[in-house]
Amino acid sequence: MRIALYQPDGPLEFWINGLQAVWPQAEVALWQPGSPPADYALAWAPPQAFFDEQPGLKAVFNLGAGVDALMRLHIPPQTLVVRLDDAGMAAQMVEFVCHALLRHFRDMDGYQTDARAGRWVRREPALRSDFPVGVMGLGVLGTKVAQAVRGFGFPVQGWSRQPKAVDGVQCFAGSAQLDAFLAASRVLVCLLPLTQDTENILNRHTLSQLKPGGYLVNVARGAHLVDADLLALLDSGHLAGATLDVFRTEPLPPQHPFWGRPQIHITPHISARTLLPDSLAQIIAKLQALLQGQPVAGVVQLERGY
Ligand code: NDP
Ligand code: OXD
Repeated sequence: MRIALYQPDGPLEFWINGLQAVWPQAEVALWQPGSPPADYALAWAPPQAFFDEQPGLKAVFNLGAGVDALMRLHIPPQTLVVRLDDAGMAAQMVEFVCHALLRHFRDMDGYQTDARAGRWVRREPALRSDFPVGVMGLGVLGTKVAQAVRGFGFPVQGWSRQPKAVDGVQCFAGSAQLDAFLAASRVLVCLLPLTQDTENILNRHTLSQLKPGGYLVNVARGAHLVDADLLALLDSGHLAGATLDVFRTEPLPPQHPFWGRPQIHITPHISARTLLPDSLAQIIAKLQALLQGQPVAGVVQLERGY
């Protein structure tokens, strides 16, 4: 068995040693143009040549949850695309989103400004009932986030492609129910995959349907958001702020207008990192299952793009 690896700047030795420990007879090697074709691969955002030169790949394990970079490529029809499902990311996403929500809800930015100015000011407490949270995407990560937010006592609704039932979460599905979902939300959390259907979905039309004083948390992909529309809605006062972890261009260019906006909290795509030991263990378990002809979770449906 030959396993190819592609992850620029990735910890290649970690993956190679981990796989070799389980399959000592396997040839595990970094893929470069001209490398001999492999049976299986672990990859993050490879170039088209990676698939063109390996038409017999049985499966590629995406070294992340989002597969949008792979979906832009022509993948041989028999190659199974398997993504990380959770692998330690859900807990991180829960922490990140709840932190963003609570920082905004408790006006911690205001208290920080006051503290820096030496001001002792106690604000009126906000009501959770005035901060309904809408989670776009009720998948592996979105469901856990919605449940955690519910655990803090906020009203929560979720939106998915197919109808779902999640305890304590009012569920909406499909484009027909998007407006009702948005109108019921004040804080909007995006945990959608980036597909043809979801690109630019956070735009002036959708964001202006949030309740006044709306707040956006985008932890999915930068191309979900129309940057200029967010800025316009912040300027108009309809939106109160945003926490953005992902951007159309990463790193966010120094001249981008998001920098320096006090209502926008920026982080460098760290809301849920790929944890190496968890991810390696999940990939090994999935490859073992595939080798035994068993089904695995996280197989991407190419026709729907996630
Ligand atoms: P899943 O595939 O498990 O969940 C995707 C959810 O989005 C599903 O509920 C799906 O609906 C819904 N969805 C997809 N398309 C549509 C649509 N057109 N309309 C309505 N709902 C839709 O993904 P994960 O939860 O694992 O991850 C979500 C995304 O988070 C990833 O694709 C990735 O881009 C991003 N991510 C970001 C990270 C970061 O560090 N910033 C880290 C990890 C992930 P249905 O249930 O009906 O299929
Ligand atoms: C992912 C990511 O999709 O890191 O896993 O964004």
